[in-house]
Amino acid sequence: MKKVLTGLQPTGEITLGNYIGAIKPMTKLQDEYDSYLFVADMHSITVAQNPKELRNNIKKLLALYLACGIDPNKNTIYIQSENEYHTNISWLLECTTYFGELSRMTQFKDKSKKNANFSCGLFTYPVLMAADILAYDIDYVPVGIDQKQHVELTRDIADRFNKKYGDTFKLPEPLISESGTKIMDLTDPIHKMSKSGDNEKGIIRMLDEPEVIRKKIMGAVTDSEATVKFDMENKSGVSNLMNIYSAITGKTNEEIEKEFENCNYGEFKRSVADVVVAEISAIQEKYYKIINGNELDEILDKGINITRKIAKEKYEDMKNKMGLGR
Ligand code: ATP
Ligand code: LTN
Repeated sequence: MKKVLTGLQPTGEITLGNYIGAIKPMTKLQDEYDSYLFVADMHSITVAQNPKELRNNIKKLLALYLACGIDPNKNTIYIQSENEYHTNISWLLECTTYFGELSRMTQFKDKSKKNANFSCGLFTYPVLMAADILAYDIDYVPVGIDQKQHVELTRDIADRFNKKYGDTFKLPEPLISESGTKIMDLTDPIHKMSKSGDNEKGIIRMLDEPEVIRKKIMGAVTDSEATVKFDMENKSGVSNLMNIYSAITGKTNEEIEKEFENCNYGEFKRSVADVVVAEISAIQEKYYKIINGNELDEILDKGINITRKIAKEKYEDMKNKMGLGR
């Protein structure tokens, strides 16, 4: 059985963008693949985190995974920092990765601009991500388009290691959701909807109250043309709402254009709000049961036992091939 793996960072309350780009695809893939889903808490500390909030966000993210339809019987679910072999493997990979390669990563370039005192971890972030993937001989990595470059780097690192030390890693492929959907900020639709963003009006959070969600969608930026037509370049606001509608209903852009042919933007937005609220309300209902229950610990214990064993074996193999230790 082929393997898929992905992770999300507990950097804030997750958004509709995270759900559409990363979690929803996993709820489909889990039926066909041996699936691994983790919380990338080690990645989250590459930028400053408040410890209390971080711990809380980790738990919330795990509960949301389950509430969104991730089945613990079909997935190995775990917390990255509980498996020390990820960082062990990462160090070995760092020593086979070039400074120049990491300097070219667009996420690093963007995030390092935001804070002059950025951490070294922000720079080596993609190598830890490579370790997360390569430890388990993963075939496919479902991620949003913004993470594609990191998966490609992972392939380069793995290929170089294999050539230097002998066959060790499987080369993973990024799996970008069908339309390559990147959900944009509702009020600034040329920038992605990001969970660590602070423009709350443009971000739909998975735990927002239904009325708040409705208000945010009704207030989304559109244009003066008043036709529901997909054109990301010139009509980014409307196209973004179409992407959201499409991701939830499964309808194509052509079908959506036809459905709203004679409608104004107000009517279109109301329909988008209806489907989003229906989907998110069902998730929230499950979420509150899970967060107040005690099933998470058992799932995480099982996940860490499985993954630690696999990652340890890979680490020992790497160390051995590199001539480390006795
Ligand atoms: P941060 O604000 O901390 O950078 P983020 O919201 O960008 O967080 P990540 O934790 O970096 O989210 O990403 C989790 C997953 O969700 C990744 O696979 C990423 O590609 C996907 N993703 C994030 N934002 C969006 C979006 N707006 N549309 C589609 N997919 C997204
Ligand atoms: N960098 C990713 C989170 C992440 C990840 C991974 C995704 C860390 N390790 C391994 C896929 C595979 C992000 O910010 N979305």
